[in-house]
Order: sequence, then C-alpha cells, then structure tokens
Amino acid sequence: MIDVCDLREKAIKILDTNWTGLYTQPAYGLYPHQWSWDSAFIAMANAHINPDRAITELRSLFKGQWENGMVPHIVYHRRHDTYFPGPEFWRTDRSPYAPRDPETSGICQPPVHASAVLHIIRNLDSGEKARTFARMMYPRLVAWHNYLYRERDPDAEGLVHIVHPWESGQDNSPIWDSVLSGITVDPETLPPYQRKDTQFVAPEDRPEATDYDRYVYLVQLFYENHYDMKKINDVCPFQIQDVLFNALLIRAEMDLAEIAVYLKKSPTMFESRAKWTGLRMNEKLWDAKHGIYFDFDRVNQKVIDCHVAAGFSPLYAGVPDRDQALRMMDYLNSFAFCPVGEECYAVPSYDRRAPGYSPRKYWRGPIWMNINWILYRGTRLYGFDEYARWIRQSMLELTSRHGFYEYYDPDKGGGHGTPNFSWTAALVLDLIDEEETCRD
Ligand code: 2M8
Repeated sequence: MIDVCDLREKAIKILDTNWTGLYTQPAYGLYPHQWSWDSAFIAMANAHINPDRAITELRSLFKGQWENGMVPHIVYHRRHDTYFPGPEFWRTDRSPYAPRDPETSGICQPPVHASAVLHIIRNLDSGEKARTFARMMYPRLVAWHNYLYRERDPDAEGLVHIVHPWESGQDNSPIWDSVLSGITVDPETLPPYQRKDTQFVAPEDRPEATDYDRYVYLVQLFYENHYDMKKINDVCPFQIQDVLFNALLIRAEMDLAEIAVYLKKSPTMFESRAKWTGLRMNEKLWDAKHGIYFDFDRVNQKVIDCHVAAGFSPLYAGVPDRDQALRMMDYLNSFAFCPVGEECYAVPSYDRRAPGYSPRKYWRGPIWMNINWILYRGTRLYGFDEYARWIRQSMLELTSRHGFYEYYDPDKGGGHGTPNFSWTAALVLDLIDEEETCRD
C-alpha cells in the first residue's frame, strides 16, 4: 500500500529544496537554470500548494521572453558553472529581439504555459488575484503562440516545426536519428565546448558525443544567422513537425481560449487555430496502419516512421476521433508500451521492440513522468478509465518505491538520471492533489 500523503510530503520537500526564490531548478547541479517546460509543469503543482510561487515561477520565465514572442528554453537568472551551454555560448546579442537581462538561450521548448496558467487560475481562491494574474499573462501567451504560428509555420500549413532536438524536450529521442545522421559535422569547425552533464549522471545513459556535436553545430548555425527565422528556415537541416510539440500547442490554444473567455475577450482565433492544427495533424501525421502519429521531416519531405510514446500525445489534445483512439489504445496497451497487468512499469518512451530501444538511455526507452502524465490525461479524456487509473497508479508506485528520479527503467523499475527531479515531484503531486485530501 502506498502512503500517498507521505509521498506528497516528499514531493513538496523536493520542490522546496529546488526553489531558488525566483524559479525552481529542474535538479540541483545537473540543471541549475530555469527551463521553460519544466517551469510550466512545476507551476501546475505549485498551483495546488503555493499559488504565489507558481505565479512567481511563470513571471520569472516570461521575463526572458523575446520581443518577437519566443519563450526561450532556458532563462539564465544567475551564472552557474555546472551546466553547458551557459548564456555566453548562445550569442543571443546577435538577435534584435533577445533580452539582455535576464540572459537566455536562443531556442524554445514545447508550449505548455497557457495550460499551466489556466491551471493556476482555477486553483486560486481569490477572484481578484486570479484576474490580475490572467491579465498579466494573457498578452504574453498570445505573443508566444503567435510567434509559433508566424515563424514556425512558414507555409501556413497549421503545423509548427522545431529546429533543434532540445526544442522538443526529448533531446536524444530516436525520432531525430534519420535527420541528425544526415548532418555532417567537422568537429574542427565547431566552437570549442566542454560538456558538464556527464559529471553528474552515468555517461552511458546520456546523449552521445556525436549528438552533442550536432546540437552545437545547430546553435552555431542559429547565431551565425542572427536568429532570423526566415534565414534559418532556408538553411537549417533540422526542421521537424513534431507530434508532441503540436499536440501540446493545440491543448494550450484551447486553454488560452478559456483564459480569453475568462477575461471577456474573444476566444475565436485560438479555437480555430486549435481546430486547424488538429485537422492537419490528422491529415499529415496520422498513421492508420499502426495506430500512432508520426513526426514529419520538412527538409527531406518525409514521414519519420519512429514509434515513440509521444506519438500518442494527440489524445491529450482531443485530436483523434473515437475510431482512431481505439486503434491507438490497441497499440498503446500492448507489449510494446507495457500493457496493464504485465511485468513492466508505466509507459516507456520508445517501443520496447524497436531497434535501439534502451531501458536506460535518456529519451530512448526510459519512463518519463511528464509523458505518462500527458497520456494519463489523454486516455482519461477518452474514457479509457481502467488504463488511465493504471498509469496513475504506476506513477505513484514508481516514485514511492524509488524516489523522484528524472526517469525510470521500464523493465526493472529503478530510477535513473538525476535524483530529486522537480517535474517528477510536481506531476505526482498534481495527480495526488487532484484527488486525495492530504492537506493538514
Ligand atoms: C533535458 O534537456 C537539457 C537541454 O535542454 C539537457 O539535457 O541538458 C531534457 O530532458 C529537457 O526536456 C528538460 O527540459 C531539461 C531540464 O530538465 O533537461
């Protein structure tokens, strides 16, 4: 039996320890700065226990928002020498839009922020506080989503694209292999750099040196093109219409529409964009044969036939119809992704039968709590209640048995990557506080 209230206390302790006064570090040492989608997930949990902190978290993140609307994937409020790349590496002063203070990275991450803001508004007791917060965030969120549709969808297709694996949040996912392997990098031409991640966690679990060379190559390409997306869209070899990114955008557009209504503004633009992106996703990214959605490589004009758990994330955005959803469940609830009642633990990030599946290697197999949280919400939305209860239970069991790790082994269940990882604690706390009454 899990002591849910004890688990909740432990989660709160981690969020308290990683809180800096301005934002929550994803993990002490390995990830000392403020990360965009981490902060949104963390704010969702703080909405239950400490709404003022949730508000400060998002306010701090949006201090780094660029004038063109982009919310950067890292905001560097302070210098820390435990993380590469630091602020200087990005040379964002070459962009006319980047803020000088705070310093930031030059790329973005999935847009979960409107969803976090709506979550906070719903959890705030005082109507006045909620309205003030909503009024502050609304124009910032609109600018952020407008940026994505304007700069990341140059052909007005309704699907936005990412230009760096870090933008996906799933850094070394096998989705990127085919595109990255086509990028030839001469290490001699790269700016000198030194990784720091492998000082904190097992190097064999982390991305390869060749992956990092390509990450760095792309950053160099961006600053050489002054972060001008028009130019980057012409020359960048990595341009991918990613399922997870677009699914989260659709959900965020629907949530922004609700925020607009709450502020007595028109929700129409957000609603119609959400619908449009959903339609395009069904037309272009749906694979009826397997019952999953696939990413699309814009440069080589190719579907990326890669079976990752994020391919089921459109459930969270209400994109598939009933038949598609049933098809997806056949695949999701099978050996490949760990079916209910089998000897495995929650949904792995990659099909367990796929070549290169690894239960330990970062985004190439391990269980991630944010993906499981998204699938929990998605399957619940479609009324797959038994399955949704199973994911929820697995998340609680894994964390109560092993602690709040960055990711977990789907076959053996142990925790890996960094311990005391904030979004793991946050999303488990969110699940608990949504249902249980542990408050003192
Ligand atoms: C990981 O990504 C960073 C780069 O952004 C890294 O490996 O150094 C990813 O898991 C990403 O999704 C996450 O936001 C970040 C901080 O937790 O770490």
